[in-house]
Amino acid sequence: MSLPLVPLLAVVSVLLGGLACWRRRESTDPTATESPRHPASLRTDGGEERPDGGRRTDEDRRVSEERRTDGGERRADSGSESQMPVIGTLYGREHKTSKPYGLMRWLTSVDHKDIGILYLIFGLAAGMWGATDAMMIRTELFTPGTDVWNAETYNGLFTTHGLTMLFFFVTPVFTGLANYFLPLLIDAEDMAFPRINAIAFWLLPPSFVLVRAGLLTEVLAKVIDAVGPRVEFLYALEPPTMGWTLYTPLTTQLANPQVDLLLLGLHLSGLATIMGGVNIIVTIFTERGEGVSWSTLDILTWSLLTTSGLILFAFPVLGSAVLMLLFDRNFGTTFFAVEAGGPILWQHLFWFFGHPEVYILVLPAFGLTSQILPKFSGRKLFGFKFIVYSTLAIGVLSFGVWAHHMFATGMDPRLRASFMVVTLAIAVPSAVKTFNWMATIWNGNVKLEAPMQFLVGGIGLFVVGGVTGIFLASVPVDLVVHGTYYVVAHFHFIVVGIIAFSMFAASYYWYPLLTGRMYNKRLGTIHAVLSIVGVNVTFMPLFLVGLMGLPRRSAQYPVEFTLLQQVATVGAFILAASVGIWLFNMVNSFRTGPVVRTPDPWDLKESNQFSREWQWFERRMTEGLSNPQALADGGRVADGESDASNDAGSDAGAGDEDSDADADAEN
Ligand code: HEM
Ligand SMILES: [Cu+2]
Repeated sequence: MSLPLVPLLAVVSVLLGGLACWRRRESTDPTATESPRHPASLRTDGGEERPDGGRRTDEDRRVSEERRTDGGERRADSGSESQMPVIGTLYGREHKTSKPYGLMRWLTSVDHKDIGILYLIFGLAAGMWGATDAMMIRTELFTPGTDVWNAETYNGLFTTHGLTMLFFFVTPVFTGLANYFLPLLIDAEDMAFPRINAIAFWLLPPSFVLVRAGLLTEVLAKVIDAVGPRVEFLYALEPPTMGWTLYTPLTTQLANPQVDLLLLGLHLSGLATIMGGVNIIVTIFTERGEGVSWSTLDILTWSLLTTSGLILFAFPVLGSAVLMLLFDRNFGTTFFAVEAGGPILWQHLFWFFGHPEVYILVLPAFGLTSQILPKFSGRKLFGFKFIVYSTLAIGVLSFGVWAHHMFATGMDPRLRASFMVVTLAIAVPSAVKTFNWMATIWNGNVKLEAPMQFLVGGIGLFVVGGVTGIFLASVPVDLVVHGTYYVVAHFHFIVVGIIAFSMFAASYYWYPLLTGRMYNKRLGTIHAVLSIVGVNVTFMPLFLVGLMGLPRRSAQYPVEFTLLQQVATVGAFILAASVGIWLFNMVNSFRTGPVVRTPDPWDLKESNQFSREWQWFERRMTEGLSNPQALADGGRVADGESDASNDAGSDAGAGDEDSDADADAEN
């Protein structure tokens, strides 16, 4: 049944390719308002090749400084300070220039900042869907019986929850941050391959639809049902029910055609991830600005480089394994035949990808933590070099530990022992980071703003997640708790504790840069406190549940676990509420938050940490004072009557330039 999909995918790819090319023609159109004297300047948004193909020169910089409009027309007249518009990428999108605006801008852009934002929005939307699954799981687990959803639905929920969170939430959000900030941090004009960048992003929505098609077709079927005839084939797809690890023989045997779509979707998303990874690597190697050498590379860039290296080696393995599985299911191959030990082969292939994957997910979180923590500690990152070395060490070691997921399969005890040793060894570089973070805070001038609250909270939760991981690495312990809620608790302290927390920290830290406004600080603190409490209340009881021996992935459980399970469910609702507060804060502050009138809202100059992305922000801002058009990212900012005057209205008492952002948001 998966055959008709091949032409479908081909059509989608052709359409995407067409879009990318169309965009390119547009930006090289000689009648466009781009200055013909500076072909290099087209580079920023049209993805034109650089004539010299090399590093940026001073000439380039002058050119690019001259046209920070990113495709918009420049105007000679200059606005006064009082007219100063809100500075932020999301502004100035509504005016006529050579660069498309509105929907067309977002559909066709190859600008790294636009694509970064697309990734962030996509990842966020997917994360919301995955979180809905999680809440549905926790709702079912409120009672011991199978009372709310049936067992099939429950199995579908934890499968789609896991897949959605890992492949369509975490990876896209980090890729989005990388897209937006990496070029700014290394002083590059854009990513090395802007159009591949766009294609990599646009492969994600179709792959996500493939992975989660079942629910969509079912909803469609029911809608049609309600008004007309029953369309039988729309009911053919059922939610996949084998868990995110796709273990055979279950996955080979499930008749549900949705499983084939899911495998294709994962393959496609792997392709997209690899494209993104290659782009990041090439960008770091070839697009660094003049002052950026390996020795002055920032810590986030190092993390992204290592992550992309892992992607390069891990994802092709998943892609191949998934195709083998697809062939087993549809074309009669026998890669994973039970008689030949196929299920163990699957586990080896899967975890050879799967363990590096968990580091692909967590290294960017480490990078963000290392990047942002010093800014709020008033001190340089302690032991910078050791953090870089530990990142690289984790990158290498992560390919040598995969069989710790297979201790219970009856493998040779000598092999088991060696995998245990390597797994214990990989804890060392992670601990190095943790101690360096603590040393960075030590005696620092700590500013407990929301980003810092999330980082400190995240480090604390990561310690719990990490230490319980060391227990799991020990064979005798793992044999007891394998497949129980203990494992669920362990990895959620990491995936929620440090991964999601580092994203929240980043969202607050860069909020002024992204939107030109400040978030509501009180809500930020409430969000942080609720999140820290929420994670503990949700996942701490699951350690106990696991130690008491309850297997995971089951919709029902014996009554003696009721209390602990109910506490966990209450915790999950606390977490959900805190995410709601965050979302409200992000959206509402975007509309009404106090306008940031200083390029340095976090006083980074004071501690000599005014890093390159903020310098870029400052250049934009100073240029914006005399020329509001310079701030527009998707075209010109309108003349006087636009954002500028709106802000003057909504932003009462904005006389003092600096005080706005510094003062706590009162809204
Ligand atoms: C509100 C936050 C979250 C809650 C309440 C939650 C809850 C759960 C629950 C109850 C399970 C099922 C355990 C089982 O029966 O085996 C689960 C599984 C899982 N979760 Fe979460 N989760 C949350 C966030 C996340 C995040 C952010 C990620 C990843 C970044 C994630 C990744 C996973 C994975 C990989 C599984 C395993 C799925 C499987 O068994 O195949 N979760 N989660
Ligand atoms: Cu592992």
